[in-house]
Amino acid sequence: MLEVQKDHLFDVEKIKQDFPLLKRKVHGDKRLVYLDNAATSQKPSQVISAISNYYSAYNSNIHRSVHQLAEEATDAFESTRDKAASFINAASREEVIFTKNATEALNLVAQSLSLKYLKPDDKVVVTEMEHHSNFVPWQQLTRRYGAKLEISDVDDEGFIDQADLESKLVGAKVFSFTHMSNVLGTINDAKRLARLGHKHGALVVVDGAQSAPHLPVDVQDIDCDFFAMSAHKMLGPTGVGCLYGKKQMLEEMPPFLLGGDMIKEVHRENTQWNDLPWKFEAGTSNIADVIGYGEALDYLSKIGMRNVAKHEQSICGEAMRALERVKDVKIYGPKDPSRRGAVISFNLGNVHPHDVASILDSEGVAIRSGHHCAQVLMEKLRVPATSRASFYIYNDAADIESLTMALEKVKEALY
Ligand code: 7TS
Repeated sequence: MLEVQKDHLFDVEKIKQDFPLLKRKVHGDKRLVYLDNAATSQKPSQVISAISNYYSAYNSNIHRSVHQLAEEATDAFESTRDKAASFINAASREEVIFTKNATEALNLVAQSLSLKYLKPDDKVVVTEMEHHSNFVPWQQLTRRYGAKLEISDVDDEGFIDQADLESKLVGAKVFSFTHMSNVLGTINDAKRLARLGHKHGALVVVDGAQSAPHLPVDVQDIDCDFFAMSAHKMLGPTGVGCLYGKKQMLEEMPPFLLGGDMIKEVHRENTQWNDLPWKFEAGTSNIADVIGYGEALDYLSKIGMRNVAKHEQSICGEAMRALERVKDVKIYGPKDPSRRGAVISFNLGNVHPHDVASILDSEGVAIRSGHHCAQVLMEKLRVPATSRASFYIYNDAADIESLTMALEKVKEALY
């Protein structure tokens, strides 16, 4: 079991021991080098056991029955909400809503705002570096309501163009941006951007799918109105996401998903919504995985998110330097590792990224290639796809060496 002291970097070797999957071999006897963490992270045995223990010891529906199993399940489920609220420093547990993933959290905001808040001719601002999950909902919504979508420019180094953003924010009703790019690794200064959005009277939505797993997040300090994250990218299971929303906003917003658990009273002619946060959690929740997510939050909290960020900054710098030494590698995004997360998109000469990823895979190195669900950004970069290596708490210098050695194999095979 992991032992971490406050403000000390952790022992990666010890961390690896908690992740059963990292012990497996691929393609015969190749050591698995897992560098696809921006897509999903691996899970420690603490998370896996918590899920299995729920099913074998106290499987029951929540918020309904009074029997012992139901109370145990409800308590475990709701305790994850407390952990999530404290993880992002929400002012209260009522501000944390469980969803299926970050995508659903962002759609919840967009759909719900459209029911009451957005009117024709309103303006929504996003950026060129958005994942489709924070782009398509706003694009479709603005089209449907006759509102306007403005897309803020990204400069050559992968930062938001400030002058362009300021001009587009004038009169905006909503400003939704990613805290950390899943392609460029750019870390956006969420606090400053939120202040800018509010200065122009916009509601501020932060897509934290890539930041929450890797950086300390304080939603009160950022002062955003909404913040979305996915459990599976932060050591938790798939099928769970969180939406943070300021209480006043959540109280004013109507739910868009209707059914059981989200109501207080239903009569023939009308329905009264449940209190927050349950008002937005219609139907039976993903109980087991929310409980598993609680363990993931405990695990990360125990390491300390400052330590996670420090480790990744050092890994990112080391990986960028190593990749730069590989001839013909072009890295996208900020050059300064302190201004980016450990997500490194690159291309190798004219080799197609899928070929790079396939050969790397045959060497045991798992990366992602493709457009990374950010096609607007790909158009901006004028490339159809990139290769992407993304790192987490269990990655180390040996993994970087495996990556660069495998890239030399790509050259041997395809140059
Ligand atoms: N926002 C960002 C910035 C993301 O990187 C992702 C997933 C999402 C939203 C959506 O998360 P989901 O859990 O709802 O699917 N990004 C990626 C990726 O980069 N590769 O695979 C999934």
